[in-house]
Amino acid sequence: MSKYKQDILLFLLEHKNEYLSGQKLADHFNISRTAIWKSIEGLKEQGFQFDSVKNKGYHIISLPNHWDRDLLTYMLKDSIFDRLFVYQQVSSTQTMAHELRLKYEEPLLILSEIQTEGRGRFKRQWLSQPHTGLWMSLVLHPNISFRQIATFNLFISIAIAETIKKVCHINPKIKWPNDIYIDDKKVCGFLTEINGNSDGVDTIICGIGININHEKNDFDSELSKTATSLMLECGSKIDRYIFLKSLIESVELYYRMFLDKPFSDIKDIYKDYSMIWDRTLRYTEGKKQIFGRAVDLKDDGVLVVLDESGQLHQFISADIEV
Ligand code: BTX
Repeated sequence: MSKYKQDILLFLLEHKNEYLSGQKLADHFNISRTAIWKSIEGLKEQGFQFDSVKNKGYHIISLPNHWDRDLLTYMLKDSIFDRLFVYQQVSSTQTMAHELRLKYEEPLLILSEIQTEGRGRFKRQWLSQPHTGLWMSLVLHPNISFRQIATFNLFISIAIAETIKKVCHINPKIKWPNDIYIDDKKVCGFLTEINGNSDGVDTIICGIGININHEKNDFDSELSKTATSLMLECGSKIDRYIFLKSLIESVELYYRMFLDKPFSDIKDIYKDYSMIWDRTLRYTEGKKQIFGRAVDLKDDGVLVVLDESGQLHQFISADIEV
């Protein structure tokens, strides 16, 4: 995108409640009306839709259906993510993040419309079709000890749950340690990978996958029993840009809290969102498998589960079947 086209887009977005005439835009940017017209045509090809009224001018009426780098740059300009990488298709944003973190020292946001090899924990597949979801990885440099990282997922899961509640007006639940559910169906999974050195954790790469506008038949027959989307649950299409902006604000807020405060400060909020209390569920960690009820979440993120014979078990990370 040419510099003018990007500047004109940002100007139109900043004045999105008014019509701006070609002449006004030309005067503002000190270029010809033809150059303005060409830029608007370019933006239309990029997926932006305009209402243009004679003697009044242009007015943006809808945004592209795909992830547009310029629009994302504008929307996230105040965020801590200094560099955005927006792809049409990658194998996995996590894999890209691991490569990009070697080149850039600042916080990165990597997002793709399609992932051909989206992955969950233990290399499980993560379904990532185009135009429906949010598949992204965040690269952060926390400068913390290895012990501190244990609670990162707990903070991030509240950030995601609060965004869903705020934008979609529904009540999500957190499934410890790394999923968000709505009515016992998975709407989001996230994955935290780290790189460290002798001083502690140098890089966090947090991959977040959220099903936003999936129809029921976007999931195969197996997944449709366990997965859902925000649109299916709240009954109307969600603007992915608005959702992403709100999510990034929430992630930043909870990331700062993670750096500054102990988990005990927000444990009650976490417990209120949690879906595993008062239920007997199957817990699997490595070769260990038990049926039990979660009875405590310690301040260091360890989950305590009481099995059916009355024995207590501690989990750092486990698969829980609902
Ligand atoms: P997980 O291992 O807890 O969940 C993976 C399991 O979830 C799969 O085995 C399957 O049963 C189910 N599943 C697969 N796709 C979906 C889906 N779209 N919706 C609901 N359930 C599904 C959770 O791992 C962590 C997932 C992180 C995904 C993000 S996307 C951006 C980033 N890039 C990347 O490759 N992974 C992360």
